[in-house]
Amino acid sequence: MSQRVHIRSFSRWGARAGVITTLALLAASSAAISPVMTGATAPASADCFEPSPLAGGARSNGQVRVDPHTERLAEVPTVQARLAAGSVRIPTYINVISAQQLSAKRQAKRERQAARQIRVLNRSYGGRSAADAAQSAFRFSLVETRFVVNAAWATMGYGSAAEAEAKAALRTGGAGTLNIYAADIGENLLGWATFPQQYSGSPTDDGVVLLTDSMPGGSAAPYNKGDTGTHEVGHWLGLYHTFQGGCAPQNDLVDDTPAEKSPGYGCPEGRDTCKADGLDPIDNFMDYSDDICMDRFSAGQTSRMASQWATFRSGG
Ligand SMILES: [Ca+2]
Ligand SMILES: [Ca+2]
Ligand SMILES: [Ca+2]
Ligand SMILES: [Zn+2]
Repeated sequence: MSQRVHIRSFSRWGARAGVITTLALLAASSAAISPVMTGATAPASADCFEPSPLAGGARSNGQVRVDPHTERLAEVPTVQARLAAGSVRIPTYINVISAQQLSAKRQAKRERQAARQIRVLNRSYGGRSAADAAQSAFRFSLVETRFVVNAAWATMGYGSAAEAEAKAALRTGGAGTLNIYAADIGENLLGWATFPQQYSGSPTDDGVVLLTDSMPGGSAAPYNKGDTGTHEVGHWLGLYHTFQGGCAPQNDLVDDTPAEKSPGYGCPEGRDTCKADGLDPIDNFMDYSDDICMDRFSAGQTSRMASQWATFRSGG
């Protein structure tokens, strides 16, 4: 509860400071996952991240969509795969972590939110979120919503010992099982995820961490319609941000998402930050716009997810 008050008390300058803190955190933690990071073959992160969401419309409460994926990962070869729409059903566990035992009423609310999160995922990955949204191969089945009481894990930060301990204790299934950890993650972060190619090197770390109140009906407006879940699962299935790589020709390694120089915040209709054809894909789930604004994956992204799945996750 206190953290939400903290976030809401952020001033405009506070929002800027919050982002810088996140970048500092990134710099400190990137070494820990260096086997899949690259400094040689990819543009420096500073080139593709603009730590000034204010121009794009910061929220009055200071919270902006940001997650620790501003680094380029080394691209490793994948097998090209085509998977039929809806042909892959992903067993999903949602771990709702709190510092204290939730009241029955509060637990019931969180359970409904978890169920709604799964429905949002299925609508988004099923191409039902917009008229011209692409449909992917993936659907999600909620196996179990678990309520976990642990004061340290409840406020786990990115790359923290608490995160590692929680995942070691809770992670279930193999490479093809989605584990979601919902907690009060702090640092103004909405969530983070591991990439498919990281699974073999650190299987226990695999999964998606979400700010609990980013789930549908949570208090993290304008990020409370479940699209942080959609976005983070996009990373888990191998997608980069639409602004990753900036205006470079390969951009996010997906052909049909127009290049974008920096994250789009709010819902900046008509934004066009790269000379290359196409307006910025602010309606794409892999941008940073508000939940109400992002409503689709592109066909190219669904192809990329299929190949990433076939290469790294289909064995488990
Ligand atoms: Ca692109
Ligand atoms: Ca353009
Ligand atoms: Ca949306
Ligand atoms: Zn992201």
